[in-house]
Amino acid sequence: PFLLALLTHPTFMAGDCWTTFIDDTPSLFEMVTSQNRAQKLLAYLADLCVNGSSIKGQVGVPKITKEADIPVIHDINGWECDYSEPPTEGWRSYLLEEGPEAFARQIRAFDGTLIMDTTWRDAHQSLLATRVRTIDLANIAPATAHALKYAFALECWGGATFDVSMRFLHEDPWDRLRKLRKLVPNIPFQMLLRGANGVAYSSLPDNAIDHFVKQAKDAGVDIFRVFDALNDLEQLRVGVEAVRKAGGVIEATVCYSGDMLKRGKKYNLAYYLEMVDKIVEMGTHFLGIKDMAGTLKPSAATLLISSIRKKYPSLPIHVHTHDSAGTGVSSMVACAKAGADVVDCALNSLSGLTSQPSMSAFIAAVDGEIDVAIHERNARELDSYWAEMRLLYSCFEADLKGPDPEVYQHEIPGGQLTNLIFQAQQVGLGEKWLETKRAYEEANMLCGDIVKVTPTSKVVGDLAQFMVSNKLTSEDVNRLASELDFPDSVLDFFEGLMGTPYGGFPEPLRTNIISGKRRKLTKRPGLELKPFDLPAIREELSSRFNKITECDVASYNMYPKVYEAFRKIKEKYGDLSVLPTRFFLAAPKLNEEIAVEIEKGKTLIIKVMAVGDLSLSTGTREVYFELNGEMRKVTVEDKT
Ligand code: 3PY
Ligand code: ZN
Repeated sequence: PFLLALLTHPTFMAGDCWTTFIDDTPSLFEMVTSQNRAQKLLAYLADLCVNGSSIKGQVGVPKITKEADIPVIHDINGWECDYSEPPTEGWRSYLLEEGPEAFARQIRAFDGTLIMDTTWRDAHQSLLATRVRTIDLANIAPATAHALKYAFALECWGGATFDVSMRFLHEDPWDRLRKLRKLVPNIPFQMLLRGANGVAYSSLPDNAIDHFVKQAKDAGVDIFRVFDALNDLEQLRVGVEAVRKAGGVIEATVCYSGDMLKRGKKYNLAYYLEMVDKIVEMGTHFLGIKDMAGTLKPSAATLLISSIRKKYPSLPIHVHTHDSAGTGVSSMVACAKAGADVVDCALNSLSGLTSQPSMSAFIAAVDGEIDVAIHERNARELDSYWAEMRLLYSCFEADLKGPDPEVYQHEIPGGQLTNLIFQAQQVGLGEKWLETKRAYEEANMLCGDIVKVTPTSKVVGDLAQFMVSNKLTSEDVNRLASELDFPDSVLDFFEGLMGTPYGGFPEPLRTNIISGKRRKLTKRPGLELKPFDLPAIREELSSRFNKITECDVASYNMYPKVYEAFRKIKEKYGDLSVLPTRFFLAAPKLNEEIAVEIEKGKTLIIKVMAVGDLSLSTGTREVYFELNGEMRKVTVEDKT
């Protein structure tokens, strides 16, 4: 490419070339960089043309064939908002000026119930396998900054988005965060942190959590919802203290499990109130209540929130739910009426089913009674974009037909419910799905009726699938425990790598499952794990990859193998996040124009002109492109 840049440079072509021409013409190097980037993108597109999409979980192609329209947002006076500058109004400026304590007091003092929009994280995690890409978030970010300017926060990071963006979307989660932060400076950003597990599936050394949280805070996260998947307070504390050290807003969270109104439930009102006492003692800015499966019925919501409110009048309460059973709006209305300060909703096209309840429905349900600080018209305006996104990403959709009120029995969290249905559909066995639900209930009881949310929900899900595929009953598992080859996640759980369940591990099952295979941890895992040598990790990564930052170190700490694979793909194809999603997921038509903005003001215009015949000797094909008017050819191995 350097030679090409030199040969096509106007000065060189004019023959007006002096000996230091190369040194004196830095634009040559820029041209080379652009051409390298272009060539790498062509390599990705060529592979897509010959071999189709390799994105895991994709069934079919996007259902829309044009770029989504960016909606016009109207301000309170009916004027069209100007997106050239982000608005300054919003809760974030107060947070930045006054700090987390004052911010929490200010939110508590608000006379109404605020909304956190989960569209950018949990909603697409729950409905679209977390596959929404940075470009589609960035495109709607300026409109969102106006439409939702008085939202409590946008949940936009953490949870599964971290892993999925590197593993399946081949993009850098930190890059997403920084881009969105720039576009939305006025609304607080919230992330989901799995306590001592960070954004991974089991515990890391404490110093890795501290390091990760600091990078997240510096890159733009304001509020950290910290939970532990077993409600293990020692595990929770690791995340809470990391956020405190980084200067973030702490939302220490209680995971709500099952239906507390059912008689004889292990997780009842007394259990939750005791947990809240301990969280308050630990010191938090907000209390999170995380109803990950959507089993918090309206009557339970009223009892739980009003009991906490009575005991702690000045504690700001933020409630999260999933609409799996179809009762999400009524539960959030009940929470708002009982004194919750913030509830979670998603924009309409990404709401309902296993996602959060609809924002417009919630606003309508409290209309005239509770101020929510978001204009219902703005939620609808913004939603027209997400209606198109739902079609664009339909190839990741599980074919959910309606609510599943059986969730009160099986207690499967929203995101996992979609995932398990999708897996059952993919193997073409609807009836296996019903079996899996039953097995999930049994697997939960085998584990000791635990709180189920990532990563413990994966343990129960893996055990359930293991039981179904090996045709095992609970009795079989108990009887054969020391002989069976359990999934790794199950061994991790019984070893104690995810903390300790409330009431302890079931015995003798624990001893039998791990006998000869694993240790039995008696303390929280972080106390036994050796701290990471962060400077050494940085040095090691720098010797293998270009431009290593502390964020890369944090990514590697969470997911070493995923990070390495991501960097290899990046070396091969460059920054794929700039490619419009239609052309990331499906080959363009011949002659179709693809505009790719590789950086601000630098756009590549690409057309696929032809795909050549298969060469039987090499097993490859030539793909011919027009790149900014010039012909290019890429040779690709045909793997089909
Ligand atoms: C996650 O940890 O990813 C979750 O969404 C848990 O609800
Ligand atoms: Zn959730």
